[in-house]
Amino acid sequence: MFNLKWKHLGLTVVLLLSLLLAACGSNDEDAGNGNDDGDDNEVTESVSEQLDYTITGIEPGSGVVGSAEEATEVYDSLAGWEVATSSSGAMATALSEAIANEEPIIVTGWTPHWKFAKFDLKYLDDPEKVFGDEEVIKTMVREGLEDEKPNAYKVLDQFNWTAADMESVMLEIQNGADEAEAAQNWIDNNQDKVAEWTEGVEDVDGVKVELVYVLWDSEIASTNVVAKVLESKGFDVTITSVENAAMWESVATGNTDGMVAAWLPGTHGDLYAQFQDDLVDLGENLTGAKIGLVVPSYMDVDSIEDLQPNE
Ligand code: PBE
Repeated sequence: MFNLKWKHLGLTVVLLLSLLLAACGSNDEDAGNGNDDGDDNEVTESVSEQLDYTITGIEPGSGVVGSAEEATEVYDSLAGWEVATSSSGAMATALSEAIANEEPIIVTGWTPHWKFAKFDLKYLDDPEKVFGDEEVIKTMVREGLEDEKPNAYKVLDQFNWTAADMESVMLEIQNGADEAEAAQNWIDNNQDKVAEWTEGVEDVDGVKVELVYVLWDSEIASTNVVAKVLESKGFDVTITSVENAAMWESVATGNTDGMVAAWLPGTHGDLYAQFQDDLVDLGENLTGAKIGLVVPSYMDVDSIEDLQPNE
């Protein structure tokens, strides 16, 4: 009995020791040679696998979603990946949750956006330039607006601000302010800029103006600000949110008066090509914009080429 007990203890110690050694050994191996040891544990699972080869997108029809889909064709590293579309709000929630749990996530992102002020993020390098370079945001209005509503045309033509301006409105909305209220606060604090946009603009009495936009955080900010400035000159302004292609079409067909949400040359390049003959291009209202794939800085991935295909 006594002997048997000691024998068991001896065996247990040997077993424990060998388990311990095996565990150390397999960790060393994982660190050293990556995926090829057949071990299916957490350490060997690549970021791409953890993400289930999925990019968290935004609204279908958005330029950045189109570019992300194109990237899955262009880059071997993204072969077999999916772009899951939803909404800008759902993307932001998924990003916040991933960051709270220090999990990996890749989103279709853009600048200006409040997320860069709230989180530590980086764009993945895009050596093939599928997401283009620097973008500008332009204002487009319908044909005939200049003759029919010259004062509205003038405000829209003179509207321009900086990425920092737009981001401050976005951030206030993200922090809980009502959209119209955040727009009004920005206007109250930036009377010099607003004076430039309204220079030479006469007051009107309830002339109707309809602006169209998409529920992207950046365009929620700009469209609300422009609407408030038009209202301050006496216009009766309606802002209507639609899907991207419908936004372009409604201005081109003259159903609505204008929009301040044309991302060019890349993001909305196809839509611009399709509708440009029927639009009046009022030029840039913001420079230094950008789109791309965005990840939390803690992720050990710097380029789209660092990802792995879904094979
Ligand atoms: N965005 C914001 C839009 C343009 C404005 C980058 C999400 C898009 O991808 O179409």
